Amino acid sequence: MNADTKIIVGAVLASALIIVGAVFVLGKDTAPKREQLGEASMSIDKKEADLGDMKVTDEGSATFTVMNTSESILRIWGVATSCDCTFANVTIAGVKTGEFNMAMHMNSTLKNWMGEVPAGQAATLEVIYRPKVMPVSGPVSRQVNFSTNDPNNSQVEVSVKATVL
Ligand SMILES: [Cu+2]
Repeated sequence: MNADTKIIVGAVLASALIIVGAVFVLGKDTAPKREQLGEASMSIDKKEADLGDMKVTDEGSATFTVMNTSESILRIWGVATSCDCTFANVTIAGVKTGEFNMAMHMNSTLKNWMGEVPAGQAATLEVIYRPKVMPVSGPVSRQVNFSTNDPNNSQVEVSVKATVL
């Protein structure tokens, strides 16, 4: 191999190493390990809410109550919405989170947020729909998903519907 070939081979190897490293770091699973979170049980007051007729400039919101029906800590994480125009926040013991959105649009603090609901207490999930973020007209349905340490509700989806005039 002459000097030029060595440089090219070196550059290719270095690039490959960077790519492998990036895939390893970015692909690292930061999701909590379920077996370390204990088990709780929860109930939710409803899974769907109707925001009714809205103008594009209106903001609609609905509140869902997640009750910890167990004697252990209910954990809630992975809150994400189905669409850019849909936001959510969670209030536990009077403390409200920032606004959750689609996973790809959230900062790591929101993405990695995990809430702990003490035994017998409730968390409030507020879902906010802002049609002007992504103007549409007609009937719409938007979802919010979250994970919990209730084995029977490991993934929960709630939805809001509205008619944009
Ligand atoms: Cu949208």
